[in-house]
Amino acid sequence: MVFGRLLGASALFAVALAQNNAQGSDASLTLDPAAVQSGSFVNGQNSLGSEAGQASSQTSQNNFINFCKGQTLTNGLQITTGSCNGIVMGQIPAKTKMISTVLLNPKNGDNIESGKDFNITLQVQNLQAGSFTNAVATYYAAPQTLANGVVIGHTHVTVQDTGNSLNPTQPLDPTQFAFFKGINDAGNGKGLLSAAVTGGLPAGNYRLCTLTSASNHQPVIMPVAQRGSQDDCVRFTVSGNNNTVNVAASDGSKGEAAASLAAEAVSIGPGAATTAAGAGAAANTAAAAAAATTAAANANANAGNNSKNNGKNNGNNNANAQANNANANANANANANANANANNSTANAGATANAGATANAGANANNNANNGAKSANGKANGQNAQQQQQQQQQQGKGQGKAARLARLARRQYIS
Ligand SMILES: *[C@@H]1O[C@H](CO)[C@@H](O)[C@H](O)[C@H]1NC(C)=O
Ligand SMILES: *[C@@H]1O[C@H](CO)[C@@H](O)[C@H](O)[C@H]1NC(C)=O
Ligand SMILES: *[C@@H]1O[C@H](CO)[C@@H](O)[C@H](O)[C@H]1NC(C)=O
Ligand SMILES: *[C@@H]1O[C@H](CO)[C@@H](O)[C@H](O)[C@H]1NC(C)=O
Ligand SMILES: *[C@H]1O[C@H](CO)[C@@H](O)[C@H](O)[C@H]1NC(C)=O
Repeated sequence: MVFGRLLGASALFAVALAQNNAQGSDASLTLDPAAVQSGSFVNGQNSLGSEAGQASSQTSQNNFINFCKGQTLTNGLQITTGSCNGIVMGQIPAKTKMISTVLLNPKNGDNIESGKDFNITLQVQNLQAGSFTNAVATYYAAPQTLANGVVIGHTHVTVQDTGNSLNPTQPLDPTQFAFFKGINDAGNGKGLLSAAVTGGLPAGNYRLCTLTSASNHQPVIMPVAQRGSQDDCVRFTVSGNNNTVNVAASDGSKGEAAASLAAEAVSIGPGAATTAAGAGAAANTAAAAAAATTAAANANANAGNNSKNNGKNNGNNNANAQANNANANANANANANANANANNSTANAGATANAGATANAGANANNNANNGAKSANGKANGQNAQQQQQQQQQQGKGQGKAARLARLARRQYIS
């Protein structure tokens, strides 16, 4: 049937988009009339389903596209003081494809020995598990997407101490956890997922819950209000004399490292990638390829400028090349590189991926001046970008590796 075929096609499309991140490729700053949600024109007071005591919905003629203006934007960061996120919620599955989870281990009421390894295992349905984005730089930064009609994402498990009783009467402090782990793999490919609690837990009473998320870590969005929970919780006890705090606790070494990594990203700002080590590492990723593409595009865009500007531009290129050489030798020189790039992001497109959005945001202001350099100049730029990419790749291999590994190790506890 046509509807089914359409759904299938759009699901495939969604996969492709999710994979190449093309969903955000619409660079338009205006709302397409075809995307306006007229349901947001009304506050609900005169609509079907209205009931006494209900709040008036906020209304918008433009999908609230400027809702966060003037507020602290989330901007992909885990901002601990609060923020406003302007990213749309995204694709929502059918009622027949809603997410549901059951914890298999530990079981409700189990007792576990303190300080001893155990696995948390769970079965989830209607989640294409194994997809997670960079949690410190792209938190809530893109919409929920579907593949084959189910949410693409991952889940987390979080264990909290319930105090003296398994049935506390006060809500637990959400900033405190005895163990936390993002389950970033696809498990058995059929929703059976697990997390190893290496080192176990100290003796105590605990609640274990899942937190199911779309790829960008937002809680999953479901199609109808009346439904079963997408998450599961069990309560269990740990007995014995071992009081060793798990490394993945809020006060464990990895829990603290993950929080500090997120804070570091906030201090860097949107894009969160200005360190030279990060730039080196990034050069080994697809971002470098994207930068090369950008460089080529810019080389074309530069076609036709005068020799006077060519000279200037070459000067800048040299400056950039030198800055990159300096980086190749001294990884700590991130700021110097950022400044050099800020002169000319166009000529130095390779750096865009590496130096991070913040450094290059300033550079964009200079782009007008660079519009239309001679084709010969464009070629030089391209070569320069290529050379730079090679340097960065070497840099990435030589110097970014340790940082990359360290970041990977830390990330697995926060995504
Ligand atoms: C407690 O458990 C941890 C993690 O398994 C272990 O390293 C430590 O030796 C244990 N301590 C005692 C006193 O048994
Ligand atoms: C946890 O699961 C892994 C993979 O199935 C298994 O190798 C390991 O023995 C399990 N650990 C425990 C403590 O059961
Ligand atoms: C960047 O390069 C262009 C083209 O060579 C030049 O016109 C412009 O002045 C440069 N920007 C800065 C800030 O030097
Ligand atoms: C690059 O920018 C710095 C600081 O604005 C400036 O002093 C320098 O002249 C610029 N270099 C070129 C080649 O335009
Ligand atoms: C070259 O770029 C300059 C700005 O740097 C611009 O004023 C000029 O018109 C461009 N030349 C051509 C031939 O497009």
